[in-house]
Amino acid sequence: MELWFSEPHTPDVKLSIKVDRQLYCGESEYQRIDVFESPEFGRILVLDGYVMLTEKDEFIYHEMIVHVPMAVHPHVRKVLVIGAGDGGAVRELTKYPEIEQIDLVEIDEQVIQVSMDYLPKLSCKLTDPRVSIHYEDGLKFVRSKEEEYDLVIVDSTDPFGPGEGLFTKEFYGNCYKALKEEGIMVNQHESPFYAADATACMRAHKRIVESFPISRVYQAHIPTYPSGHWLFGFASKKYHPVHDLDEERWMNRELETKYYTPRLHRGAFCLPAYVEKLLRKVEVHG
Ligand code: AG3
Repeated sequence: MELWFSEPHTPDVKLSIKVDRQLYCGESEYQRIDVFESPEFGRILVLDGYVMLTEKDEFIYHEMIVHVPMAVHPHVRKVLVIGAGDGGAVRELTKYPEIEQIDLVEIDEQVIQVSMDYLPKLSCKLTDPRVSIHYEDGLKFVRSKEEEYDLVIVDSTDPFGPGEGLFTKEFYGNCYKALKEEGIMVNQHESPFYAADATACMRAHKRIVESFPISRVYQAHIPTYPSGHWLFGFASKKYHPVHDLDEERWMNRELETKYYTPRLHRGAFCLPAYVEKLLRKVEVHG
């Protein structure tokens, strides 16, 4: 007998992954949580039927969401991470000794528990003494923050369900306010490829452009996400993501990465023509 997990990427396309067994299945106050074991991708975390990560390709997403802003901002001390209860972004952040405090805001306590129980490769640094976990809605958490953080990482789900509020104008405005004068916000920005995702992508970009003086988009190849082509947003008060990249400073840290390099960093901001066009459409009116 064969067991397959499938995620519909559009009404006419789905991605199927063969699984050996289901390790966990539960319903939290916010969503359904599943963990599968698969021969090709290792363990897979699924929320409400959508793949959040697999052990095999999560390094791409987590390295790109963390090392890109860290290689630009010269002195990050305090970081706010929203979502990301799996711990992948926190694991990458803890590689930087100069980071003094990481506030992780995850709405769903059960996601953190499941990650601690089933995804130790992701959650291994959630117990780092610099990490404080807040079980709260990120949208509410940032409302009261003013000039506190050097970096805000928005590692949300897709723009529906519990993550919906993390794609609103109000939220981006509050992230701007929560950041110090030289602060940077990075967010997962959906895929430009399928029509529904592209619309979400444009909507998010428009709102970020309206909220930050510098707003650029960069890309990565993530095999298990819809279309495999994924975007991230880089929004900033002062630093330009490419002109202010200090390659040498980052190389001197001698951090071990499997995807990120400063050379790739530069290239990741060069987008395909159709994506540039998509983003330009909303920039003009922004
Ligand atoms: N958060 C973004 C996942 C989006 C995937 N979408 C989908 N499969 N339809 C990932 C969280 C990892 N820390």
